[in-house]
Amino acid sequence: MEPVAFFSQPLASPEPRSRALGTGSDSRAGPREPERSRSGAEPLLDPTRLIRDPQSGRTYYRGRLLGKGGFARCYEATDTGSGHIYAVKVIPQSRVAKPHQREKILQEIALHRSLHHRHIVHFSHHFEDEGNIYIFLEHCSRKSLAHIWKARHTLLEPEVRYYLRQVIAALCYLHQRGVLHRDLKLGNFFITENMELKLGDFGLAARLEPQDQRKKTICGTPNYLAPEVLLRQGHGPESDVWSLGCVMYTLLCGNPPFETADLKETYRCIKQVRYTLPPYLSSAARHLLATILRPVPQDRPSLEEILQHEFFTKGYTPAQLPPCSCTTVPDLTPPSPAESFFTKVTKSLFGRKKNKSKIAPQEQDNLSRLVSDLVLTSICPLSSTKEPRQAQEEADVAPSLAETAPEEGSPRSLAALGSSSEGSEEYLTAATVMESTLCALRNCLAFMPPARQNPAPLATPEHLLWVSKWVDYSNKYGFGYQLSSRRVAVLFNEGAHMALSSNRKTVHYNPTNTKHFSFPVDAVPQQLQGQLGVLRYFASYMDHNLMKGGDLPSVDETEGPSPLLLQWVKTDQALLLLFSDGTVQVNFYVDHTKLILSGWEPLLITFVARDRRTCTYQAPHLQRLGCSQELRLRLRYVLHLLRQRSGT
Ligand code: 11G
Repeated sequence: MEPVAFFSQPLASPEPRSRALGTGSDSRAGPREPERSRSGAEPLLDPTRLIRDPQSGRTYYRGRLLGKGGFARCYEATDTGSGHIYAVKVIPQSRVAKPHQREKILQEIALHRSLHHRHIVHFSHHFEDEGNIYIFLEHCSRKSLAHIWKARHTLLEPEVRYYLRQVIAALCYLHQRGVLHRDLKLGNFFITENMELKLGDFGLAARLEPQDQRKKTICGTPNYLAPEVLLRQGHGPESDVWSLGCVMYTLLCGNPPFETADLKETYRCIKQVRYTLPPYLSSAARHLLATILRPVPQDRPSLEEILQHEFFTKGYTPAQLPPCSCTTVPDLTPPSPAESFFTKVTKSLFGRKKNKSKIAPQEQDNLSRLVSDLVLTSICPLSSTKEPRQAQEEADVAPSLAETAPEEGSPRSLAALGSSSEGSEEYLTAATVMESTLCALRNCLAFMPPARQNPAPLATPEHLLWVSKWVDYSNKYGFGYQLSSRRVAVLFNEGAHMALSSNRKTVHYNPTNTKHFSFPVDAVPQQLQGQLGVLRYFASYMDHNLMKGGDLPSVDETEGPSPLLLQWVKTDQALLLLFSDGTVQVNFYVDHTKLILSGWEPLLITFVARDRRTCTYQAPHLQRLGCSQELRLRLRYVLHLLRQRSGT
C-alpha cells in the first residue's frame, strides 16, 4: 500500500456526499488523500462563510450553493442564532456598480418585500456590506417545478391542477395589486418541504400600466413569451395568462408548446400560434389549453374563468401531493368519500355521521390539508423498527474449510469457509433508519417549549456504541471507523463491510447488509485478504494517528450484534453516520460536538458538548421541557439533514 500523507487541514466539502451500501463508485474525480477525524484536523467551519449583518449584528452561515441566477449566486444560509434556514441571493457590489443596475435590484427588493401571500416566496430581509448585497428569502427545500419536471417529464392531470391552482392564487393576488410577473416559468415555481408551491423571482415584474403607456420591450429573456410581447405591443395580464398556458402545456405534454431547435423558428411558431395538442390529453385539458393559447390577448380567459373551466371543476385536485411525486408517478386515486381516512378523521373530529355530513368544499379542503399535515408531522408510522438480525457471536466462530473449491468470492464459497448467517426483511435499511429518526426528531422539535437549559440528564447508557475515530479514504478504498467498543471497520466503496473485533481475533464480513460471515483472523479466505489488508491498515492508522473523539468511556464489545455502518454523508458542517441498529451519529466539525441518536422507543439523544461533557436525554423529556439553544440548533440541523437525505 502507498504511504499516506494527510492534509494538515482537510478541505470541507461544499456539497453533501454519501455512500450507501450497494451504491456505485466514488463520485469524486481524481485521487485524493483521506480526510481524518479529530486528531485536531477535522475540517473546520470556514470563517469566510460567515455573513454578518453590519446593522443587526446577526450572523449567517453560508451553506451549499443552490445555483446562479442573473447577477446573484444563491446559497442556503443558516441564522447562527435561531438555526432558521434561508435561501440567500448574494449579489456582488461590482455587478451593480452602475446606478441603473443598482436601481433595478432595489426596485425588485421594494416590490418583493411588499408582497404577502401564501403562494408567493416570503421575502425575509436584506442588507449589504462592502462586498455584496444579500437578499434573504424563504427556503424551498424541494427546489422548483423545473426540477420536478426534469425528473418526471410529464405530470398527471390531478398534479397539474394541484400546482396550477396555487400559481393562479398567487397570480390573482399580483394582478389585483396591479403587478405583472412577466416571467412565469417552471423554474420560478418553488416547492417547499411540504410540497406547497411559492411563486418567486420578481426580477422582470412590472406595474400594470394602461395599454398605451406600457413599455414595449422587456429586458432579459422571459421563457414563455406571448405573441403580443414578441410583436412589441406590450405585456398585459393576458400575457401572464399565456405563459400560464405554456406552463400547463409543458407539464402535461413533457415539452414547451413552441419548442424547436431554432429560436427564430420558435418565435415564428409563437407569432402564428402554431402548436399541436397530443391526443392523449383529456378533452377538458385540450379545450382549456386551446382557449388560453389564443393569439388575441382579449380572447383568452381570465384567471377566474380558468378556475371555472371543467378541467378544474370536473377533475380531481389532491389536497396534498406526496413528496415522492417529485421523482416518481404518485398514486393519486381519489379517496372514496365513504371509506377514506379523511372521512374517518373528520367524523371523529366533528362527530358527523356518514351521509348526514355536508362539508362545504372550502371547509373540506382545509380539513384535508389539516389531516395531511397531521399525517406528515405526527402520525408517522414507525413501521419496520425490528431489531437487526443477530450477528454471529464471536465465541461461536468455527470455520469449516470447504473440501471442494467453490466459485471464488461467491457468498456460497464464503459460507463454506466461515460461519454465516443471512437475513432479509429483519435488517434495517438506511432509509428506515432515517425515516424513523426523522419522525421522532420532528415530533420532539415541533412541540418543544422554549427553554434556556437542558433538563437533568439520564445516566448515559452503558453499552452506547458510537464512532470514536474515523478516516475518509473513499477516493481509494472506503470509510474506516472505530467504535467505542474498539471494534474497527471499513465500509468499502463497493458496499461491502468488514470489521475486526475489539480483541482483534475475529473478522466479520458483510458483502451486503443482509449477509454475514465471520472468520478467525488467521483463517480469513484468500479472496478477502485484500480487504483485510485495507482494514488492518485503517486500524493501524487510527491507532497511531488519531485521538479518541470524546470522553465517553470505551465499552466492552458485547456478544450481541454489532451494528454495521449503512451510510455516511459529509456536508460542509457535519459528518452523518447511519447504523444498522438505528443509531444516527452526527459529528460537527466546527467545535467537535457530537449527537448520538439511539433507540426509538423512546429516542435517546446523547450530546457530547464542546467541553466533552456527555449527557443523554430522552426525546420525550426534551419535547416536554425544552433544551438549550446549543442543543436545539444541532437537533434542528440533524432534522434538516435527514429530511434532505430522505427526500420526505
Ligand atoms: O428565489 C429563489 N428562492 C426563493 C429559492 C431562488 C434564489 C434564492 N432559489 C434558487 C437558487 C438557485 C436558483 C433559484 C431558491 N432555491 C431554494 N429555495 C428558495
